[in-house]
Formats: sequence, structure tokens, C-alpha cells
Amino acid sequence: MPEQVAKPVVQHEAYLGLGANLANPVMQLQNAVTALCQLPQSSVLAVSALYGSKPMGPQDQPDYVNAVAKITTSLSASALLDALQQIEQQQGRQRKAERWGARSLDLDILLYGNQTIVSERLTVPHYGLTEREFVLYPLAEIAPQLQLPCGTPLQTLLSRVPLNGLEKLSATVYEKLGRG
Ligand code: ROI
Repeated sequence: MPEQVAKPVVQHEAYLGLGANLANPVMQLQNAVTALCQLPQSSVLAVSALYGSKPMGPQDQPDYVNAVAKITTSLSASALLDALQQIEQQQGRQRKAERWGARSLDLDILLYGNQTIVSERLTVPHYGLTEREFVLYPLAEIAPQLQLPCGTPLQTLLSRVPLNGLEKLSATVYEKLGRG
């Protein structure tokens, strides 16, 4: 019988983007964080504040609420993507034909360790990371010293991308919106 060799468990630090603009977005993000805390083989290490942001893409949709979470996980990037898509579906996400339309919850893998991944399902770093204020500022809140796999410091990207109306939501606002 071949000798059983235990496979070492490799942990990856990953950053996830959270966004919603339908069906009580603040509650969607709060529920998403609760669901992330229950991901298998993973732990949530940090979550940014929630931010209000202007829609990128078609303007005839509500403002978004965005945040970024840092996790450590031994899931592969594609198993992590499966788990995130399952959370989106559990929270009522309906995939529509319209590109860049409103959504009840969007969970994106922004970074997965220091890896660059290009596959049919997944592009990491996330293709919008370098130009989206609603990703860069929450990311900088929890990882100000971060560098992308290509070596570019996050601070360099931030200096190029204006706030475009992005605002940190206060706890009072969460409560107000949470009740709405
Ligand atoms: N716009 C903002 N402000 N926040 C998002 O999370 C977001 N997500 C999207 C598109 C439609 C591109 N616009 C967004 O997928």
C-alpha cells in the first residue's frame, strides 16, 4: 500500500470586494460578512467600513454600498469563487443579460495571495481594481501598505483615482439604512 503522506495545507490571504445597490444594500453587505465568516477552511481577518458610491456604468440605477474584506483561506481560488457565487445566490442575486446593471450582491475576488490568475472564470487581480475608487479606498483602509503582484503600491493607484463622491457611511447611517 502506498504510504499516506499528509498534504500541507497552504493558506492564502485574499481580498474580496463586496457591493450591492438593491434590496437594502447595507443589510446585504452585513449578511454577506456573516456568510464569509462561515466559509469553510477560511477566516475573516478584517472588514473595511461600508462606503456609499456612485454607480459605475449605467447611471439610471441606485447608488451602491461597497466594502472590502480580507480573509485567509486554504480554498483554491476557483473553490473560493464557487463559494462566493453561492452566497450571492442565497442572497437573491439574479444574473441578468444587462452588463453592469443593478445587483443585490456582488462578491469579487480582488486579490488571491500574490497570484496572477487568468482563466475563463476568473481574472485576478480583479480587472477593475486599479481604477475603481469603491475598491481602492476601502482596500487602503484595511491594507495601506499593500502591493499588487506586479509590484505597484496601492498608494500609487490611490493617488491616481479621485473619490468621485465615495463616502464612508457612519454607524448612524447604517442603522438608518438598515431600517429602511
Ligand atoms: N458601481 C459601484 N459604485 N459599485 C459597485 O460595486 C459596482 N459594481 C458593478 C458595476 C455595475 C460595474 N458598478 C458598480 O458591477
